[in-house]
Amino acid sequence: MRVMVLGGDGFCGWPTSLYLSGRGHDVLIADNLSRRNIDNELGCGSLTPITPIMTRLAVWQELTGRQIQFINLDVSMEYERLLGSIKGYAPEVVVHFAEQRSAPYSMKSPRQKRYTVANNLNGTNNLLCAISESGLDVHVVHLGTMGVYGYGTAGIKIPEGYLKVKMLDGAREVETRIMYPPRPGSLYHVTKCQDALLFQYYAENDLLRITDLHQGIVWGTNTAQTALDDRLVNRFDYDGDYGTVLNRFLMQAAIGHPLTVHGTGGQTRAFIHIRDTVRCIELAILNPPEKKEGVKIINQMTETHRVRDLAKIVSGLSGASIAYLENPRNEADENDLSVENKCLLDLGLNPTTLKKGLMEEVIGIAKKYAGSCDTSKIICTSRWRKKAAYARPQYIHGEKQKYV
Ligand code: NAD
Ligand code: USQ
Repeated sequence: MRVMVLGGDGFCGWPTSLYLSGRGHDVLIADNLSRRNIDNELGCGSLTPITPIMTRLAVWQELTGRQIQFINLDVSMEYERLLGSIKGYAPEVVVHFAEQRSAPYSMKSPRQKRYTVANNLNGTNNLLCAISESGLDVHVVHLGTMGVYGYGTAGIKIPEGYLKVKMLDGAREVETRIMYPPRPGSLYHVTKCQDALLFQYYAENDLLRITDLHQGIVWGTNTAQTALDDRLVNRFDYDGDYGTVLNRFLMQAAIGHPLTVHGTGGQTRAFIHIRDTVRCIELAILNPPEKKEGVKIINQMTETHRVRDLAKIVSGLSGASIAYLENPRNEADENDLSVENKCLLDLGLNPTTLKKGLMEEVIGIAKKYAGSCDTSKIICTSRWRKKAAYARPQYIHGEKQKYV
């Protein structure tokens, strides 16, 4: 298939582009390299030394003979170029990763709040509008988030996007199907909820075929393809804005830093390994919805874990101590999470669960590049509310400690 990957230079997009290319699909990456610029803005980069995009592509071609094309394009700002490239390349599928994806970054200050909303919503609307305008039948596969469901304890297994409900009109009951009520926990998550409305609208009005993958937290670094050569290595974010919880813990363990649990660590989240992410995306590409089916929503996660349990597992593997920090976010102290993920399992996904071997592999990568770690960037300094305290350790293994 001809696949256009928006955001193909990023943490999920790069390994997906290589995986799809390796599987025989023709791939065109469109990315404005904004994530690399945000590294400069934050004064902190990937722990793994990522090479420039043109080097990455040349190495891939040298090793496999497969060519991946690249255009530097801002999906949210350059509508005419986006439309031109869709008409010119005529993709059968567009995989849409091109959004600002960090919740803490989206809460940092008015500038980042406004950037996240403008970038993500204009990008998604531009893409859908351009596909409609092109007249081509292009399947959009979007990377959404489990976070659209919110993290209150739902009391039910979270279904894949839609809820069957009974409405009461006096004594009369009417059954219907509605989108699961959105409950965003950050401005970044707000954009994903609003994306969902855009998808619903364009699927109904313009009959676009759209799959929205509600993905959990991605962990791990390399896939078989990015591990082929050091110059293809995937990015590894560990800082307080972009580093996600499990990869952060694994990196912290590797460098002997206390594991930074927010609050009680009672938050339960959904997880998926990067190797499963790339497989799921191909499964979604190969199984598009029908034109009038509406948006196909799939929960892209393989297991759920409580943050403090993850910390204990990583501590058990590595001997790292655990620091319980004041939580910089506005989130429930404890939540349960039970999620339906039948769609991908039925399509043939064989999940990579959080096995000791893989966790050690990530620790191995973190140890190899430990010298690049700037420990001053580890603690999360973004905060959800003005008066909320910055993350500061309260106690480590029961004892109050001062953290510098
Ligand atoms: P990332 O920041 O590493 O990659 C995003 C890529 O998109 C970057 O290369 C960036 O330069 C590009 N981009 C951003 N705005 C753009 C624009 N306007 N025009 C062109 N390119 C643009 O993020 P990621 O971790 O690879 O996440 C990709 C997608 O998957 C995001 O939409 C995110 O919400 C979703 N997701 C990620 C995770 C995770 O744990 N990483 C979990 C669930 C969902
Ligand atoms: N947390 C800690 N310690 C840390 C970092 C995080 O306790 O050092 C806690 C957070 O407070 C939160 C949980 O771990 O309760 C998850 O945080 P995270 O940064 O790993 O993940 P999150 O902010 O939810 O965002 C990430 C991706 C985002 C994606 C989302 C999927 O950055 O793009 O949409 O995971 S999900 O969480 O399922 O919504």
